[in-house]
Amino acid sequence: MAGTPRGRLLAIVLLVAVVLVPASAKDYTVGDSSGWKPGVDYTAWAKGKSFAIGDTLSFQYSSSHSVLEVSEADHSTCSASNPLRSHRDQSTTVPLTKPGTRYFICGAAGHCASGMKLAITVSGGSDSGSSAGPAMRAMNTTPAAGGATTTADVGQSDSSAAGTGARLATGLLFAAVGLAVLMMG
Ligand SMILES: [Cu+2]
Repeated sequence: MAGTPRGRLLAIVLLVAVVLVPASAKDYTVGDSSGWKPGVDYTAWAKGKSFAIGDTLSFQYSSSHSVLEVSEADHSTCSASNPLRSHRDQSTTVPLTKPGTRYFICGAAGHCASGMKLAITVSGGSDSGSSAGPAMRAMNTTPAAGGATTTADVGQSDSSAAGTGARLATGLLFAAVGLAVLMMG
């Protein structure tokens, strides 16, 4: 296909778009329009949301508040004396980089007890409901072609689809960049 330079450029752009779109992450504004302040039920806010690696939390608050990331114990007791990280810039973005539960409270006296506490759980796999999912899964099964295809292989390919997808995306991205460099040179 794509014999002309213009055609090849288009192909590269499409390829890069396909690679990048599934990686697009959600940014959650904590408390939505209420932001980060006392009197908001952040447990209710977090309920029903599925946080994934690559998503971000955005805390919006006035100068009388802060965002402290704390341990589970300090979260439950509203202890602000030993934060893992603390932020006071009134607009704090927290990237969710790994699976697990993360705990946040406000450091101002009494505010955590007034509801300024948040616990969110980041799920392990990437929740890609995009069109790239089935394609990557299909490509993932091809290395088994030479050997005996067992049901175990199929099950494994499904559970490791996210990791394979990430590697595939990286490979495609390098291929696209390489092509672009070749064309420009
Ligand atoms: Cu506060």
